[in-house]
Amino acid sequence: MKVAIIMGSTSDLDVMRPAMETLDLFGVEYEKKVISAHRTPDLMCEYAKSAKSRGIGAIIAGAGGAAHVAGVVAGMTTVPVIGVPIQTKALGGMDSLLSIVQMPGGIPVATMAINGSKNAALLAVEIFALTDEGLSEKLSRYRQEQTQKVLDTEI
Ligand code: RP5
Repeated sequence: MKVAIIMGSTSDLDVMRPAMETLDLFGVEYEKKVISAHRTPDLMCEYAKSAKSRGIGAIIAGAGGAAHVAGVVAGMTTVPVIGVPIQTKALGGMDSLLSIVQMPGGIPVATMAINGSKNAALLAVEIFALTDEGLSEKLSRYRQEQTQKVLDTEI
């Protein structure tokens, strides 16, 4: 199983990069692609409908503004979709957040914080770790190291 990282525009790439770095850290395979709900709707449909059969186990979808890609993709697949609202110049990302978070009952999107692509990757890792003991151990170590770092910090 691998993760799919999709984003509405190449301008989202920098915000989505921490997701890639985090998946690299855990050795989780992923593919990445620019897919826009508005500019490439046919590609979005094709991609969402074929995701499961292509071995995708989680879809991380970043978008800004009228950020519809996560919700529309979620409506076309049962693969878990994790939405990342991208910060925008006009409205600071509240537009993206509200476009992604208020899904109607029946079609869930796990919505992260604005620009929260790192946590999107960690959530995907947690999902995969449920059926992968090695990954589960890596996650526990990651958490322990994080805790230790805080405990070791002197101010
Ligand atoms: C959305 O519109 C993208 O996800 C991006 O965040 C925003 C702006 O896109 P560009 O105009 O920079 O391509 O579709």
